[in-house]
Amino acid sequence: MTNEHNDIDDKPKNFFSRLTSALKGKKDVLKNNLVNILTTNKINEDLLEEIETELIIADIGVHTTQKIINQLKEKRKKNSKKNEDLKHNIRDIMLSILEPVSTPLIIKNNDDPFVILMIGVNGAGKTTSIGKLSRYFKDQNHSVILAAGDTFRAAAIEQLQVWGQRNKIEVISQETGADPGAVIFDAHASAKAKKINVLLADTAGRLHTQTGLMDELVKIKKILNKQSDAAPHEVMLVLDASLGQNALIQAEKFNEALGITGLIVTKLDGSAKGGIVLSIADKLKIPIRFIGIGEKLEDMQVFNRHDYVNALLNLPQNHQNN
Ligand SMILES: Nc1nc2c(ncn2[C@@H]2O[C@H](COP(=O)(O)OP(=O)(O)OP(=O)(O)O)[C@@H](O)[C@H]2O)c(=O)[nH]1
Ligand SMILES: [Mg+2]
Repeated sequence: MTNEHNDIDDKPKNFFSRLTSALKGKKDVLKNNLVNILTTNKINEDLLEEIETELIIADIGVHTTQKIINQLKEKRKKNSKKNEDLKHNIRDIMLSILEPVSTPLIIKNNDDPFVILMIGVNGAGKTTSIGKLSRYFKDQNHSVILAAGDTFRAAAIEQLQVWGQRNKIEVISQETGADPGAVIFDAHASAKAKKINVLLADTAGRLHTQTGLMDELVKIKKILNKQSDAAPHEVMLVLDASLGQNALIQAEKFNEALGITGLIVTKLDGSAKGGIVLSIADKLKIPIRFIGIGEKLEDMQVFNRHDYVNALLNLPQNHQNN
């Protein structure tokens, strides 16, 4: 293993500062405007309205924004009217929204491999996330095997094999056009025979509106479930944060069809305004396992709600209210 192997866990400060600048893009109105408002204006109805607008623009969504504003008004009644309190109150409300989804993924070791089925729309970051997760699990001393379940897109198998080679992990594959259910079945049998801890199954990207392709995922889930009652242990939806509120719609539809147990939110570095994480947490209450802020191995980390909110509100990483 190279020195890179600790990248995901050992550089929290580095990751935090990169997360902060990722969320600070030109389009990050929340950071550029809201934070300014919070340090300059007096608290009154006009200010609350401005905050409301900024939260919606930041992709937090109308529903969750309303909730934040209502709770802010409640807190305001109780607290002093200093501007700093307002900012801290927003932080505390956001933290409470994120609390129910802040459950890290725990791999339970037993005789059967722990199966993670990776799903999502085209280009969301499934295959890249599998590469990053392979390294993450290896660093935790888990043995890992990959299933090249995207038999549809040209070069998808090779893309996964590159990640496999990079992480020195076996990739079970068949030819392009093969039945993805058969590939994942084989990979499970192989993982079980070799007593591998974690099976990461890639799948082809698809839109939630493509009924036939959604049924294919349901079938894959059933195939896995026949191999082991608990499998798949994690149905992991990979969501591209730069899609904003569309990511929420995708999550709702994939969840209805498959029962999502965990989320990876990718591309928070792109044109994302970042607030979608709060919107998803509030609406769906599905655990957010990891977030991605770039294409490299070290650009993914276990979701930490404190880091996320502090980065979003431009507060220091170790910021405490009192
Ligand atoms: N900026 C940025 N790019 C990312 C992130 N995650 C993935 N990407 C890039 O997004 C592109 C698509 O990633 P893939 O992993 O191939 O996505 P996929 O979901 O497997 O795509 P399909 O297999 O085509 O459905 C690649 O160029 C990745 O490098 C991220 O967190 N930030
Ligand atoms: Mg892929």
